[in-house]
Amino acid sequence: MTETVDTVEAPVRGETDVLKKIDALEAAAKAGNGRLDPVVLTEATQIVERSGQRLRMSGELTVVALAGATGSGKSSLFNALTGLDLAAIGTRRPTSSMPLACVWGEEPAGEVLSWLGIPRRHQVQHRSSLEDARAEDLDGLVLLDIPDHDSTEVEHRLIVDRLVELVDMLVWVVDPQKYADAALHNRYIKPYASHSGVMAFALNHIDKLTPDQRKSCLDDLERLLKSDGLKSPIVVATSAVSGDGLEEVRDLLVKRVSNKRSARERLTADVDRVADRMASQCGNAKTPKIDEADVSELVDALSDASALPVLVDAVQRSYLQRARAATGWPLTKWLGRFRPDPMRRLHVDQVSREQGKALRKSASNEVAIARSSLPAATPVQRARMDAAVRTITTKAAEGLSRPWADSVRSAIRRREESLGDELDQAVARTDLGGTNNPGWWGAARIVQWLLFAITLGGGVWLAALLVTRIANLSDPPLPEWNGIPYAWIMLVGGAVLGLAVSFVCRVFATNGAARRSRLVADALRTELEKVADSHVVAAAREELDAYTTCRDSLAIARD
Ligand SMILES: Nc1nc2c(ncn2[C@@H]2O[C@H](COP(=O)(O)OP(=O)(O)O)[C@@H](O)[C@H]2O)c(=O)[nH]1
Ligand SMILES: [Mg+2]
Repeated sequence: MTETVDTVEAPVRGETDVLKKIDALEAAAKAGNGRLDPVVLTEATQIVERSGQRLRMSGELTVVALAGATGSGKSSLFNALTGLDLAAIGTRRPTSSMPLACVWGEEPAGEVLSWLGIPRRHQVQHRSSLEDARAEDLDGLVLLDIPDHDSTEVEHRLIVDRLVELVDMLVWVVDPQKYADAALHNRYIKPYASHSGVMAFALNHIDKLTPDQRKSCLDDLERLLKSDGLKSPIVVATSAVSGDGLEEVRDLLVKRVSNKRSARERLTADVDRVADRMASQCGNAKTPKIDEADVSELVDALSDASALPVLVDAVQRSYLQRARAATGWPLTKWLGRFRPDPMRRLHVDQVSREQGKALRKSASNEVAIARSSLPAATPVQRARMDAAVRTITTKAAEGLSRPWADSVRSAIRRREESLGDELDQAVARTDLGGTNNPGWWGAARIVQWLLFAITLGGGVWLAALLVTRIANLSDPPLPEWNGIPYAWIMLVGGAVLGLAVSFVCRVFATNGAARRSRLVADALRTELEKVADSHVVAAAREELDAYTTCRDSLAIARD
């Protein structure tokens, strides 16, 4: 019958359920690391560790501690329940300075007891005697008589605090004088309100009270516990002297021991408690999305600030100029040879592919410094960049709880600091095509020189003819083709063809320059997208991913 009552009280959790909760808590703590309150995170980590340890130990054992203030009757109850005269009582020794353990049954308890820190000489095995025929009901119980929580000895209080964290169930033994003690309620009951399923209260010394007093005392204690946050506190009136209520305590213990759930319930309550605290810091907001349009605006702003249009224009003009130098008609191109190369003027021509690669690896500043002739960002361009970063930051932090919003903001701020340098590097890393000339330029150059040689040949021929005429020498033979002298065909034909070839090359070069500048513009934009990503977007995304993990894991841990 008692089983049924218990089933209604708390959902039955298997070991895998508890493990799932513990794993989730661990994941949440990891994700929240550096973002949520370190005190709570440390507590969560400790609970994960402790739970793992307890679950690895015997699940057959149920560790119950009798805790309370000096003189409340812990040791007397311990003796009464064990049927032994083990615990030093009252005035014989002022306090039970060390915890004392009594183990019922054959289940080996050494591991659990050493984990609890209870020395061997303070451990006893309960031997069932003939008059104690029901002792088997308690097989698996490890009952602890622990020091007074209000002891004047710091060491005792530390032992109490540690055991309160570790045991599977706590029975708080209180007496009619001190049950309302603020220290007890504030320190040990209120903070463990979620543990009401694994806590019980024995109002001891009731033999000293009249029935009326007994009732009002019990009512008052129950009211107090409820106001501490305990949903349905288990309160038993006991007397270690008259034996009143001991049977009830015993039944309670039998129930706990037989269902073997107290350890898991305790761990579940621990996980719930710390997960609740983490959740109140973490919040439950939907994970904000980073808008592609905002990122694209940032890349535009970066492109503007790093003088990309100027650079792309220089690449195009440089290409055209070099094409003309290579493929133009030798006479006219000679005129243009003293015009400075637009890329060289910006000091962006030195980067060969190899340098670019080396830079990609070493991230040296050399080339970036050589590129200082690119116009620096104007205040307006910088403001646009800042505004784009702010927009992303604001939206990425929108709706998040304070710690996460802060972590998003500071993660972006940290990376943003190196944004300026990174822009220079990005330009330096990009392959601008430099002085790589297409193959056909060389062929065109040979054709041009051939044509020029023919033109020149015709010219020389005609000049020689002129000289012989002036000198009145005999006319040299002048071969003709259809009545036109070859010399003239060479001179005029060579020149016309040369100009025609240079015109055609110009058309191709214009296309080539446009293509090259487009490629470079794309390559630069890709680099800037990487910069925007690594310096702003990734920072936000990392925080948001951690937030999502933390929030979702906490939901599982609190489930
Ligand atoms: N009248 C009465 N005296 C009790 C009761 N329980 C304990 N005592 C006495 O209270 C004193 C302190 O008891 P003890 O078990 O040492 O308390 P502890 O400090 O909590 O371990 C002793 O003198 C006990 O005999 C009880 O239920 N009724
Ligand atoms: Mg004692």
